[in-house]
Amino acid sequence: MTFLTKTRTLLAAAAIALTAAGGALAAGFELLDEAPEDAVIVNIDKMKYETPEVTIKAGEAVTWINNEVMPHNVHFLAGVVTEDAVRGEMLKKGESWSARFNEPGTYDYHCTPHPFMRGKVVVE
Ligand SMILES: [Cu+2]
Repeated sequence: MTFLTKTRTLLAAAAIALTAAGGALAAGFELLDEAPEDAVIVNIDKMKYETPEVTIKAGEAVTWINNEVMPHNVHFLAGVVTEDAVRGEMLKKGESWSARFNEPGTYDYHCTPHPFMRGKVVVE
């Protein structure tokens, strides 16, 4: 299965994530209802983000994909990307969640039920 095909199968899950976040989002951060083809991928497996630090340019997107049965999510604390916390819905195996970062900065996140799972997006 190509990445693009897989991505298309995940649109429904991403749409749920968009709804779940709710509230007003800062212009610098956008939840995406589909994974852009050129997004930087962060795979989740074996209780960790496989590339815990990724560096992107402003305007680029990151897609997290859970590759194991244990559900995980992506959770930014209040004040990191918006005034409110952004807590992605729990991803089942094969599901993804995508966001675009338009403002330079360092954005730390963790997994809600597994706070020892940590990662960061560095936006240049
Ligand atoms: Cu987790």
